Amino acid sequence: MEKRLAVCNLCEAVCGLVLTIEEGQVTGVRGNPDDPLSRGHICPKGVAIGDIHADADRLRRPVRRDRTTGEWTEIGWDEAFDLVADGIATAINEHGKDALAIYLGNPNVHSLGAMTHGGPLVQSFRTRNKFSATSVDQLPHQLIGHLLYGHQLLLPVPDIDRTSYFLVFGANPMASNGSLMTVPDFPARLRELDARGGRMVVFDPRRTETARVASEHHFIRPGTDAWVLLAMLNVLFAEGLTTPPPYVDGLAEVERMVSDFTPAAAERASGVPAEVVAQVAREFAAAETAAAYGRIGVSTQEFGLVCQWAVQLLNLVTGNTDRVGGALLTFPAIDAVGRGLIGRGHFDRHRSRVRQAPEFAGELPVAVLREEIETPGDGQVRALLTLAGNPVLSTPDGAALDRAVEGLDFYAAVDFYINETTRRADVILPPTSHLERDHYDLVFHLLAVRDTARFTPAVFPKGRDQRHDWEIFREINVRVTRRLRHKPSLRRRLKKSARLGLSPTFIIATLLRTGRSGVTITQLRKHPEGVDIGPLRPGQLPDRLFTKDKRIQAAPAIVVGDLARVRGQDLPDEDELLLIGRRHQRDCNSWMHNTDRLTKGRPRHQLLMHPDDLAARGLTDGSLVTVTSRVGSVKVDVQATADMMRGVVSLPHGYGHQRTGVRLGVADKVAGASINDLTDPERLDASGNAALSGVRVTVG
Ligand SMILES: Nc1nc2c(c(=O)[nH]1)N[C@H]1C(S)=C(S)[C@@H](COP(=O)(O)OP(=O)(O)OC[C@H]3O[C@@H](n4cnc5c(=O)[nH]c(N)nc54)[C@H](O)[C@@H]3O)O[C@H]1N2
Ligand SMILES: Nc1nc2c(c(=O)[nH]1)N[C@H]1C(S)=C(S)[C@@H](COP(=O)(O)OP(=O)(O)OC[C@H]3O[C@@H](n4cnc5c(=O)[nH]c(N)nc54)[C@H](O)[C@@H]3O)O[C@H]1N2
Ligand code: SF4
Ligand SMILES: [Mo]
Repeated sequence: MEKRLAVCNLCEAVCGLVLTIEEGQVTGVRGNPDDPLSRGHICPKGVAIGDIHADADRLRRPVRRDRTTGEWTEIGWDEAFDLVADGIATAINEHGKDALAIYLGNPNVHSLGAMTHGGPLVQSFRTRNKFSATSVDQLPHQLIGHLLYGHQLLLPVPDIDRTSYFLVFGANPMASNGSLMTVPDFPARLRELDARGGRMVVFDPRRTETARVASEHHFIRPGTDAWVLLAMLNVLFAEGLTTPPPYVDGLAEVERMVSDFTPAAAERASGVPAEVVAQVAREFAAAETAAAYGRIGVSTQEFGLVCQWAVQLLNLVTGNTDRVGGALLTFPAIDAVGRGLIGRGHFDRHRSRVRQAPEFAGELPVAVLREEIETPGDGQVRALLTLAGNPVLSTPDGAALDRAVEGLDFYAAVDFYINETTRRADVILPPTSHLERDHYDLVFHLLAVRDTARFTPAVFPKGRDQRHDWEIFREINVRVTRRLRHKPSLRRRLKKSARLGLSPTFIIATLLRTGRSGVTITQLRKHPEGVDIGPLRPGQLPDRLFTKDKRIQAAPAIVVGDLARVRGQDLPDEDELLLIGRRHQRDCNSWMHNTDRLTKGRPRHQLLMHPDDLAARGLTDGSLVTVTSRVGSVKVDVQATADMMRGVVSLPHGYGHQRTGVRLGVADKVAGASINDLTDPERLDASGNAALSGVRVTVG
């Protein structure tokens, strides 16, 4: 029996783990109490990390699908790489570089190798048809970071450990463990907030796990948060409660912009009483320290961009940005933002071919992927490469995307499961598992509530016939380039292959050595539990701004322009139903449904609905109902609960695995429907993010 320190990088909380290993198997998993960030925290998914590693259904070797019989066969790596390179190069040679579409799913940000090697691979194809989970997630945050602070990932993090007032819109960290706020051990941090007399106030259309433990929870009609947030800014200006720092410009314009968004108007749109809107704004301003935070519920909606702007503005105008207990910038040992490893972002440099949707940082909104595959003409997508991800379950109108993907000339996936999307692939290349790779978190140290650093060497050696994701990326690059008719210049090729030739761990060691933090790889190897750098530091602004003049322009034109759309919002009638999503602690987006540990127990796939809404339609709790939107229709069990706001129903995302027809192990126990068979790809916010929340549906 052996004890090994490890990391759980399944979600953004990146908890430190202590594994028990017996005969090459994980037989026990605990949270590591010595980890300076996660402090012993663990959730059920962390406990299941060994199950994924041991899962017999997890692919270890490449597989190829016969298009006529649909049968999968294991093949060797050499053959697999040739197939992938042939398929991709043929599409590019015959139809041009935009004929290849690439989709990067969420798990890429959780893999060191994908972070160091994914970018160079994707850039090497120079396709405009680049997509990722960003545009069904946090694109509004990134565009606002870019517009206000000059960098898409220069995002202040709520200082939850020291704040006295935590204002939360559209997030459920009790289930999600935080996002764009790496906050392992959220429950304990919240208890500490309570103990020091602090408060957490939550706005959510569902009484969530987080709402239950909040000091106050207010129901809010989906998609109407902009009204409430703008009215809070209105109150702050109207009552002279603003104390902005000197490096912010354009506040007179902001004051004008929000002047007609009164608490009364907010009440009409959102259902939140006007007194509550005004009261919360006053309390926020009066609190010794306060931090506003808005996540998925207020980014994957029609006014995601306005909401994320308003959340930043609440912190800024009350002087809470860059101060202890407010929202602070991190100072990670490898400052991927400061050192330019992650670009600043750019917006609308080009547009999608069919719908003319704007790019952000070189990516197009994934909601346009289907039409780019199906619409004939120059630049039509003929081949697809997905790197970790499942867009058929995770992007709007997944059923239509599924049909489009089926019609492609060629599709290759880098993934270790056959999922609802990769089942359409011609070839799947499986990378090593989470426990077989070294890990240093290039992304989540940037977004963590405390500055720490941790390097975790692989727990298990990779098998003889296995490849890391970065090795797969490197080989794809080499073999595709060899086959291209129009090759990049020799200089570019050499640069690319030099970059892809370095191992991720070597890159990390070099970045540490050349950084200013003083943390070295030797020190991190000696302290696998992690090294504490300390609480987040105030007083970093305006120095760390990426804006040209080191000032913040508080009223970006695109936000100003979008307020007209807010004013004209088509609000739902009394008897209409709006659909929202949810997450459960034991889910991980669309995957990890292949372990018994995470799928046993009570079913959790149901449509949640207020008992009055059920009664009004003559429906009964527990029955099978049909949910219909403009886009599609699904059948699912309904569960009555007064935790839902009236007029709002909720489905989890990442469900509906039974559609596949391929064996998904125990996944068929996780019945239910995919919420994204109902969501609408025509609904985007101003940044191009899919408005997944607040979809009009009928239930019968
Ligand atoms: N309606 C609705 N839709 C949503 C959301 C919502 O709240 N509501 N949430 C959105 C959000 S926030 C996100 S991030 C997206 C997620 O959407 P996606 O990124 O498209 O989907 P995931 O389920 O995260 O991807 C899981 C796949 O990645 C594979 N995988 C896991 N780890 C690795 C790895 O290390 N390497 C490789 N190569 N593959 C790996 C798994 O085997 C699995 O097949 O969904 C979005 N969709
Ligand atoms: N257990 C678990 N943890 C996860 C994930 C997972 O799938 N499972 N996924 C990870 C990923 S990729 C991400 S991005 C994060 C997301 O992290 P969170 O944003 O915390 O995720 P959710 O739990 O979906 O919380 C969104 C909340 O918004 C509410 N909501 C929906 N519409 C609206 C609206 O219009 N207005 C308001 N105010 N609220 C609304 C929903 O009811 C829900 O409670 O979680 C990460 N962690
Ligand atoms: S909260 Fe759970 S899934 Fe997230 S890192 Fe920690 S143990 Fe892993
Ligand atoms: Mo996400």
